[in-house]
Amino acid sequence: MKTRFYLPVHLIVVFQFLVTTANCESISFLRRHLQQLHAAECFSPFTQGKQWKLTRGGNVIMSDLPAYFAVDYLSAYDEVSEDEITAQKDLIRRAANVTPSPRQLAWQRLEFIAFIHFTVNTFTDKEWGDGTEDPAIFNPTELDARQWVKVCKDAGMKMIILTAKHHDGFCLWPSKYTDHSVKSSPWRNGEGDVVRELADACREAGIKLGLYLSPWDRHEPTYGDTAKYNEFYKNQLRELLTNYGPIHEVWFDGAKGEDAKDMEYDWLGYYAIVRELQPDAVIFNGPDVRWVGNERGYARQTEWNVMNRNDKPFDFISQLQKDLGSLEALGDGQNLIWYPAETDVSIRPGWFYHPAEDKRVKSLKALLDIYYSSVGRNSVLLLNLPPDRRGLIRENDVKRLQELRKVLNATFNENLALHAVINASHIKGNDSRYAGNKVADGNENTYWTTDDWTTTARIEFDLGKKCTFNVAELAEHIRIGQRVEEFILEAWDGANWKEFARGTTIGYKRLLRFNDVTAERVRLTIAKSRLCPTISSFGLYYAPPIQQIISEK
Ligand code: FUL
Repeated sequence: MKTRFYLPVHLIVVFQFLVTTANCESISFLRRHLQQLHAAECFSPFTQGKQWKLTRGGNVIMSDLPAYFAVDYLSAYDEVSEDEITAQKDLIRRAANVTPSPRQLAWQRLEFIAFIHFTVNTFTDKEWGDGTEDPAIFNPTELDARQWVKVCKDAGMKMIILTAKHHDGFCLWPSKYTDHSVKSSPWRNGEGDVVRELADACREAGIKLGLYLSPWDRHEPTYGDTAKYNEFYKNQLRELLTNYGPIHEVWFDGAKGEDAKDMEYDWLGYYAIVRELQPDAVIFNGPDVRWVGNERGYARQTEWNVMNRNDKPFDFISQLQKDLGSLEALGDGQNLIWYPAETDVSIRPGWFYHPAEDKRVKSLKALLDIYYSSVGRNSVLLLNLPPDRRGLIRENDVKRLQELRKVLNATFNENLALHAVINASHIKGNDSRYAGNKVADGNENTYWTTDDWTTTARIEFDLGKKCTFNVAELAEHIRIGQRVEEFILEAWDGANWKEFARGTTIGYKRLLRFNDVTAERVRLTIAKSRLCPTISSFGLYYAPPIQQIISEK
């Protein structure tokens, strides 16, 4: 009855709209809109005696229109054409299927790695040496690479990247191609080799080694002569990648001072040498790993691994940009690559050791924030620990790292969702290999997924008893791509589902912290994903108060 009575009014609106905005697009739009109006029982305002003011030539859409009608009109305008939908689905399918190389995957699994900045700057109290430093000043009194390795390993770090040569040009190994190195220093009577000592200590301890070799060299006289310096640099790269066993990351620094001579680096030539001599090494600032875009220790809240690169040999993407991976940012997606972020930050204000910064070691809280915002945001954390003039990582830095490890161990000690009873709204092909319980079976190689184009889904966890938690951990099965765009976590409070956390991307790992929640049932809603979500693990943890952990013996 209602419909029959009010339909003519609605048709007048339609007619009026056609008169004022007649074109083909608006006709099909109106057809769709009319269907929406019928479907959505949105005629009730008329029954409340509201009148339409139909002023010919005026703005029919807005004239005395209840707000929710106007909103419907606007969203109808936003509909995309069939062609656009097809193109977007094609982009989504391609983006969802970009995968990491085995070396990228192995690197991502390291999660937490160390940077060691050490050179003549340690003795001159500078951040950037100018290349005129006398090698005689390099004389650490107690250098012990085993101490560095032990500190890093105890902190849970899986690789150490050493500045074999920083911008000042001083080499920590006795390079054949320059005398500006440890061989001209009094340290170990000119017989020492820091790279060798670290490589040996890493091998003994089963921790990986990476090397930083600054392209910008303020000492080397050939710098500025493009052909000659590129040859010199490549020779050094070959030395480092041949003589020290397996190297797992090569760190190319793009930094160059304003006063630097003109010099065109042969990036493609450098990358080719790494691939040839150390095929398992990832190249930072090259084809494998990108800089996160800041040196504060924070990845983006929405951190994608899939992006559309440009065709430059360096600077593949604009690293500072806020949005690198949304569908809009992918553009035509003709050059999609897997390009994960590394988050580099120092435990102190500077990259090198400065006595004045002994009291400025980052607080435990700051380090935890950094950990959750880097490792917990789909990135690898590269934390710098600068050895002092003795050649040792300073006691207070060591203490802070021990505290960090203690807190992380206490937090991730027990996954309360492990072996929970799980119910998933959708399962790919109803195949038990992709069932919901794969997210809590403790096996990162198994995963829950849905059929293609089922882009929203829900999974419910029955923890078996009331548990209190304040940290959640999620992981996608990135081996086959990164898909999740939005997710929500809710707990059952006995009467309702209450949201306690939400996020956008997940990727390799997503950590979320929130106030204590006590519940027996929890659910994860994938609100938006590309193609279909894949979740390989889900964890709920309880992080005790920091002070309590630290004071425990
Ligand atoms: C920058 C360098 O200029 C700094 O000295 C430091 O090595 C940092 C990790 O990269 O580009």
